[in-house]
Amino acid sequence: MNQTTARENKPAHIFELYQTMCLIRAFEEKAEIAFDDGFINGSIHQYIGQEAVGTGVCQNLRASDYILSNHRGHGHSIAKGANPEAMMKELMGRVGGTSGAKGGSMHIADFSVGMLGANGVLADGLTMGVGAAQAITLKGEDNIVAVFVGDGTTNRGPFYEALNWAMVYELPILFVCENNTYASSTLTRSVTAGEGPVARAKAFGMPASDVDGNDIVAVDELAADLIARVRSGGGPHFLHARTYRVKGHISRDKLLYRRDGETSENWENEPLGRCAGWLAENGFDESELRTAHSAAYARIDAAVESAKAAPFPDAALAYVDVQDFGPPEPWTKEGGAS
Ligand SMILES: Cc1ncc(C[n+]2csc(CCOP(=O)(O)OP(=O)(O)O)c2C)c(N)n1
Ligand SMILES: [Mg+2]
Repeated sequence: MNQTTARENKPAHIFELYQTMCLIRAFEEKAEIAFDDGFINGSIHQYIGQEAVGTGVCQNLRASDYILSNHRGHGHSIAKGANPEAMMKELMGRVGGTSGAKGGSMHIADFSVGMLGANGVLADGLTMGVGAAQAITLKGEDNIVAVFVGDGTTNRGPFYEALNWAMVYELPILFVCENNTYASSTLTRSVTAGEGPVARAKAFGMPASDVDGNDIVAVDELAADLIARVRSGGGPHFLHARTYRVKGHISRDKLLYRRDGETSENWENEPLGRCAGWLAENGFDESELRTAHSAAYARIDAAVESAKAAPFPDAALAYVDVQDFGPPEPWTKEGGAS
């Protein structure tokens, strides 16, 4: 993205963000089909409904900035510039996958674009993000780190360690809390004491902002400001984005814990439709939006076909690029390992 040109022409800039959001939406929808058809093992956590948060934040970062993601990381990765074709191969465990087909959906990483990793252990991205921010400071660079964290994860201990450390060392880090209302099948507010994530960040003396996370224009404007502020030595910032997890927690979730009509009511507010509405009011005609939408789906369709056609890695490569210390030493009562 050419940010300078984009800033001079706001509708063109928002249109670019719309294209990225379409790519994420298409990726998630096609991944679900591939999962249902048996091409993906394990589970996938879809980002549908939350596209504006990852897109608005990541597309305001430089290629040399870093992000840390969580278990719901497809959208963050695409928004930071990871290659969707290689990501689809990773999901299917094929040669050419972003993590050499050893990670799958929850361990996508692409260091070439500053995407330091998705993560299946809730809150681990936070502490790793703080480590990356500390490394930046020690090296005297002007990059920054953005870390994505779910609302439910703000109830885990490492969340507090990470915020505390970041504040003590005034690190260049933006914490992005995506409040999608749920933690698995639990309404997060029903298991969260006090006033929630913003109040908790402020308790550490950390400046915190709140945004409608389904409004790409609002997320983009605020993220641009906050990122500039963090980069210029302003220390950590906490961004709380209100959004909604349209799909189930994982691919097989039947949403039996939701009240009738809840999902469809929230669908009215989904970010792509809202962005398309904004673009229509700002000079784009429907055919341009439809073309962008179709182009994203065509690209992901091709990615799916190319992943299906790619071979599985040779079994001999199973121990390459992974830690292998050999079999454990036998344990003895006297002194641990013999
Ligand atoms: C340490 C740890 N505890 C529990 C889990 C199981 N788990 C995976 S996702 C999830 C809910 C996370 O909710 P939230 O942080 O709001 O993120 P969201 O799924 O809504 O994006 C749970 C409990 C885990 N992966 N890691
Ligand atoms: Mg959540």
